[in-house]
Amino acid sequence: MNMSKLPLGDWVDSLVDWITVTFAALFSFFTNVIDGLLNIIVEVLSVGPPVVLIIVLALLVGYTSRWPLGIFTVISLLLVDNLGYWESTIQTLAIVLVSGFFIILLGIPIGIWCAQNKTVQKIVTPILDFMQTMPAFVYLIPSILFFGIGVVPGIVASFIFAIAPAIRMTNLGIQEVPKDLIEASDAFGSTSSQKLLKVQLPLATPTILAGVNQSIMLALSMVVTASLVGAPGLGADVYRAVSQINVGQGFEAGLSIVFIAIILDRITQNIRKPAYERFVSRKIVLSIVAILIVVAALFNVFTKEDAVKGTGSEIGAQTDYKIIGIEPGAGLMAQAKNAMKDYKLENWTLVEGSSAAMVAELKKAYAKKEPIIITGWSPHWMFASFDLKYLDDPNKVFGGAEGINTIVRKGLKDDAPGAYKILDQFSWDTSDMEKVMVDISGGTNPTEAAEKWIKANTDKIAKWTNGAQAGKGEEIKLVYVAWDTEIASTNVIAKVLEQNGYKVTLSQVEVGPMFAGVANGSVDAMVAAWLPSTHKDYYASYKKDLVDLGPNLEGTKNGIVVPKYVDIDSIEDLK
Ligand code: PBE
Repeated sequence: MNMSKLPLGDWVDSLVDWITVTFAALFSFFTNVIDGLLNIIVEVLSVGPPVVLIIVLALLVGYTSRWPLGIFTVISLLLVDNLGYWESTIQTLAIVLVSGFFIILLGIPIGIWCAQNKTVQKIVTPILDFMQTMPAFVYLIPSILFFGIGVVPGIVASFIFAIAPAIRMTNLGIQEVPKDLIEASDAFGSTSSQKLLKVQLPLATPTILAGVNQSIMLALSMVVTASLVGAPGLGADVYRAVSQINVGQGFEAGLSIVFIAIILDRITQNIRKPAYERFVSRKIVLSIVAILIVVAALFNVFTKEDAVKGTGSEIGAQTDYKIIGIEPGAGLMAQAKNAMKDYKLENWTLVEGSSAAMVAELKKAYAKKEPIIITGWSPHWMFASFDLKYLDDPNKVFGGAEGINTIVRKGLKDDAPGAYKILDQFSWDTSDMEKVMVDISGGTNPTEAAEKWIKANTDKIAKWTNGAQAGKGEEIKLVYVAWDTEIASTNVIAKVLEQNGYKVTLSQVEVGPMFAGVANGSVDAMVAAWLPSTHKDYYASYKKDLVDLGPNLEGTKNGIVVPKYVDIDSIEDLK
């Protein structure tokens, strides 16, 4: 049967576009609220030196879950601080607390409503199933469009992913209240709100809290995912470690997440029946915590003056001192960090995320003619779609023009001489690559865009395949990073290899794993090594296990990019 594909994805795209435009004001309101709340929490948590918070948390954990766990809290958090993950930990805690706050705020009432109204329950249950099983990554995509890059889309995605248990367990807890108790309270003539507040909720509390506990754990499990769209904290540390294959850092940051999980889990699990309730009542402890929070917040308000960012530039104030970056492992990011040091941009932050998120943010700002600063590179279709300019780099931190090399594993020449030859002869211009990129950005899928370019450039292909013996269905594994440039080149060379008798598989990974994969021979080749400067660190660490076939393209450039309507010309103007 030959039925054309349902344009479901297109419909969702249009819907999301429509929502983005129509509710722009509402979204920016939410963004400000969530961001504001998060900042307050971060400030409150970091009001004193780390020990202060460590002691408070240890006392709280000890009180709810006995002293050994209190001691564990002290030791584990001191370790986290010692390893240098304190700031990230605060960020992560704040993210989880904000998600948790909204989960409780909405989850419990919705759960109650479900328990009281069968129709509502029938509608909500499948929605919850959907929310829980849809891969959490998927929520990030519209979240970026609605809320921009940074911590807010991460919190929103965590919230959607994590709210289900709170709703379900509230519903369950209330429904499980024994019928005879309900009947008794009806018999005494209590109103439904009396029944709810005096009978149902108190009896359902253990179940409800179990749900909240699960929701908070789920929210914590989202922090790594959230870092893909720029949420800071331990998740970002883990993501960075993956993208640079830094085993040690990955372990340290991961361990810190485990500690936070244990601490949050014990507090939320035991807060209803604290271990030492007979010594100090729960009311007193909760009041002390509340007072501490208020004191910390007030303290903050009074000391805030000095925290205002430097003297500051105008453009800094307009962009919140943010440079929108891409994948943390990208060479461009290392260069941007060097540039920030070199040009003394101390009060600026480089937001880590992904190339796709960066472009989404650029699109959004561009549509509203708002100032935005990004890390950019060419060739890239964004220069064709938007009026952009590179900021001058008088100190030459971003290096000059360079090229993209093809690199293959040792032994490929003997195992698949034909493929090796094609890869070796693969070479094109920036204008070729741009054509493919523009098609892809316009919605053509990468394979088709590659085919189209190949059909139109048979002379070039003839040169690449000249003298190469045809394959007999051998498998060639190509590896790449989802940068627009590499999506284009990798798909083109993959198609050419396929047309010459090879079975090609593509794997998309982070930059560190890309180099490591070719070096350890688990994949055959990549056409994505930006040299001599961008990837020099990766190249240096894996060089001895790689076969470098030289550039397949020359004349690339990296730098800090702004739309032309932004009134600065040099990185120095950011100061
Ligand atoms: N980039 C830009 C790669 C190479 C230059 C994103 C395509 C990187 O920064 O690692």
